[in-house]
Amino acid sequence: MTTLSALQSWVDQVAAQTQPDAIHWCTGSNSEYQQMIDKMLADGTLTTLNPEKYPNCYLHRSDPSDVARVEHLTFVCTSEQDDAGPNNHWMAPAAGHQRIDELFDACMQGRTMYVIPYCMGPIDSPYSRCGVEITDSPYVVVNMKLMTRMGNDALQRIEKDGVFVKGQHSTGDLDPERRLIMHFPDELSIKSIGSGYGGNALLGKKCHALRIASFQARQEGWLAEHMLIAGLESPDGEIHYVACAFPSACGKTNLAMLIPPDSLPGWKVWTVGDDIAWLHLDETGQLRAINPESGYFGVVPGTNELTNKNANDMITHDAIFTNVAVTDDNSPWWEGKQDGAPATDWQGRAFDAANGKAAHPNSRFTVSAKNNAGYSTLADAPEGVPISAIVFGGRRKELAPLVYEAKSWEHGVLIGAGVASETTAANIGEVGVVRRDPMAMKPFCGYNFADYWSHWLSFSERSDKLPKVFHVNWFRQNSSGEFLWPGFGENLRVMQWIIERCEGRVGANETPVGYLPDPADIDTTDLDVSAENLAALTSIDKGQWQEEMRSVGEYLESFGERLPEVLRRQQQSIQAELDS
Ligand code: OXD
Ligand code: MN
Repeated sequence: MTTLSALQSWVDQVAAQTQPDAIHWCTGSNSEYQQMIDKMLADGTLTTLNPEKYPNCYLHRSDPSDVARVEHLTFVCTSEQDDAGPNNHWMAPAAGHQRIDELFDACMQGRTMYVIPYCMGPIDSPYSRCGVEITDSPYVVVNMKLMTRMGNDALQRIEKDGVFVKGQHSTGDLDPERRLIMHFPDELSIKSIGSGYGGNALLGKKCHALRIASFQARQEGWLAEHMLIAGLESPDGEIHYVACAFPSACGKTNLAMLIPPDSLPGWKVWTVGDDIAWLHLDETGQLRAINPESGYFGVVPGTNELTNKNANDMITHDAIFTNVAVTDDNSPWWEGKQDGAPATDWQGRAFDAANGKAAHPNSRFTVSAKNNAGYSTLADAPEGVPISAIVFGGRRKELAPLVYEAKSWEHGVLIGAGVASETTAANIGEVGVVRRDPMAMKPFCGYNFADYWSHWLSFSERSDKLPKVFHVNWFRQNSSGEFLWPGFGENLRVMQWIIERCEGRVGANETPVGYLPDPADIDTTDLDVSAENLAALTSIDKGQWQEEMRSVGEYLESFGERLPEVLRRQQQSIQAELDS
């Protein structure tokens, strides 16, 4: 129940269409969370994991066809196709509504409809935006409770603001043929049916905080980005905040929660966010970031004491696991876990290596950010944190050096636009294929990339204090397929160089593609990286880059007339320099 008539009438209208047996307005209380858990334990949606080793942890096994995002079934419905751009699947709004509404008709019969008011960002931040998700899935309710600020406080803010994003979700019958994720940016609304998977069903996350918010952000003069936000504290107590955009499953959570190696004493890393950043210019021209989320929906495989101790610790209690394997003593298990062995695979079958991995490669944990020992005290600050550097990155075996710096904001936008990475199991589709993933937003930008780049470029007209822009690549390999850089905690060494550059305390080598570190300026104390590897990591192969810039140029031109001229000129001048 609400005093906001626009909200009440929308809830009534969705109820009339979907015909639930009951309607539950979520308050966000802990007892409500427990009630939902109990209900799912009773009907088998969840099972309890080992209560001694993993207190209050539960396992959800999804339908085996429903384990990842579905880009091919995700649409942006703008009146003009060009506004959605070649980067999105498009349908006209009326056709989109008609197609999905047929699936929603009477789909909640026999089910309860949950109304979840939520606030993306600190409740009292002017940068936050609210939404309401209607769903028939108690799994969505508990995940939203862990991931967002949801319930009564959010409802109060919505009633005050009068504006909210409408998200209508049903798991439908989980038939992939009857699965669709639709966005109507002009109406600030989302409709999603046929999937219970996080990125398709927790509508606050990718659908609202990225696709709809990126559209809203362009109109309102800010940025909604697929970025982690981390505070890097040096031994003298200075904290620099960085915002880093890497494609899905490329280590954002690991970097956001990094534990410095023993050889870098006194350093600390504070997590503000691990997946999404909303960036605003303040009145002084400083770029500031908030994390719209308040929990993590992270990839489980590979998580352990060495790769991500904070994450490994935070998922030992009060967590929901989706599609992991279990051991004989009913503990969760995944590839990369240091103890135990899988007895049952993610589909609940006796584990047999012939069936593939024990945990699904895109198996996930959901936990509240409060579980993270490194959660920044500023994550709740209404004014957000000041950003010193923007860092793009991708998973590239070849070509991209360990780190390089853009020569200007405009060059930084070109670097972001040219990001490419291997596809991962976070989306249903082929894995390991290199594709362009500008600003790591390929699956998430709610409008034409060409307009999005123009929007990025416009920031330099509004501020002369913009952060420096960098590109990193932790994934370079030699010809035998061995990684050249150890990654994980050691990545702090690269972040140190980035901070030194922001502070103007270290030089760099100028190349046509950007400023690269002198190998001597990367701190390699106690690090087992050969001089030869370090040289390869801090240099460019001219021939490969000529080819890369040509391919970036072709990609940019595929956006036709809307491509900003400034970006075209950036690409052309680098190309010319490489060719000369
Ligand atoms: C995610 C993703 O779940 O990017 O964060 O797919
Ligand atoms: Mn993500």
